[in-house]
Amino acid sequence: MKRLLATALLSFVAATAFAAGDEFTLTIKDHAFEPKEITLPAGKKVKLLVVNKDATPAEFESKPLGREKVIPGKASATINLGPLKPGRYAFVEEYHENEAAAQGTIIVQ
Ligand SMILES: [Cu+2]
Repeated sequence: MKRLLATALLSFVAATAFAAGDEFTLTIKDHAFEPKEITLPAGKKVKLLVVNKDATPAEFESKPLGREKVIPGKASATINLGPLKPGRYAFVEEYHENEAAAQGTIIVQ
């Protein structure tokens, strides 16, 4: 029984490690994206973790990807994407979309 539990725990750890490889992080600080360009793999499901380090809410929006998500201040949100086709997909922080720092690109390849 103990051995069975250990095996189950091991496979859980392995599954978690695999999932972590498909998660990408985008940070918002002072209404600016870091990085401004992020590369994601084509043809597979990925998670985009958007971390808002500002005290005020931010809105991640990508019209070409059909995604829009409000992230409260000092919080983060996960956006599920894919499988995506190769290409370039623009995104903005909608509350500051006219500022260059609040505009970014997802490159899928
Ligand atoms: Cu919007």
